[in-house]
Amino acid sequence: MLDKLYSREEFEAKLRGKGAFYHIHHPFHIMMNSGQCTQKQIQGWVANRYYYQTAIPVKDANVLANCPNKDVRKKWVQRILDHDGYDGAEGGIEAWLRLGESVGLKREEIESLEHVLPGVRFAVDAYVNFARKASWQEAACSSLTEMFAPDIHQKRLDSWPEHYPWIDKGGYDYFRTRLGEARRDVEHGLELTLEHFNTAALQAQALNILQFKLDILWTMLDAMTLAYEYNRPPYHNIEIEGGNS
Ligand code: AHQ
Repeated sequence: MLDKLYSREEFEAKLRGKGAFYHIHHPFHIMMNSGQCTQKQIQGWVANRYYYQTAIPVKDANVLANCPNKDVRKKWVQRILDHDGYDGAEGGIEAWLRLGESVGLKREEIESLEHVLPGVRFAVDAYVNFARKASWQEAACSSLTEMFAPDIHQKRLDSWPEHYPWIDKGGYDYFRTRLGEARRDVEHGLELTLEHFNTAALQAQALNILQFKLDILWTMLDAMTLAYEYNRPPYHNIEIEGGNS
């Protein structure tokens, strides 16, 4: 069936309509935000999402590497600084490590990536590798899942303190900071996407790219569900002589 060319407003509405598939609706997130998670499950989520957080600046560096447009780079580079930190600002990765400590993890065990599940690693690596080989416009489009991110950060800030009083409030700095950063990032990413994807075929491609990124976020939580909710981490049923290595 031939793709339909949407007006700018219709195209933006179609992109925002993908929010129906955002991982805020994943059962693991619903469990987390309704206070049904154990400390172990929260720790598993934080330790696995650390791998995603550290991948974001690498992903964004690939966007910059593929982008010949100085004005776009000048704005996009802020995303790397937001995560890695810069003159005085600790950055999101450091804030995520503090979130980890506030849920009872040690910095070293988070940074060791020992808890990162294969399914999470594959999903995150797929995102970085996509940004490596896609055009910078396609990679910009894939970041638009953040259109829905302020809601999920706000939901955590609103629900976790009452559900998980054992979590030190300082750990929530990351979510608070992201509220503003995500909105600013989306303004830029959306402008670039509405501008570049301007034929029926390109608009269809943009919607597929956004679905690909939604799949990445959903798949990460599927891997965590198997491991931490159903207690079926990879190789859980394999007995090795002398105990599991
Ligand atoms: O903390 C998040 C973050 O820094 C980013 C960057 C952005 C991108 O470039 O793809 N996406 C993103 C997201 C972050 N947090 C996720 C969450 O659930 O806390 C949401 C995620 C996103 O919506 O893509």
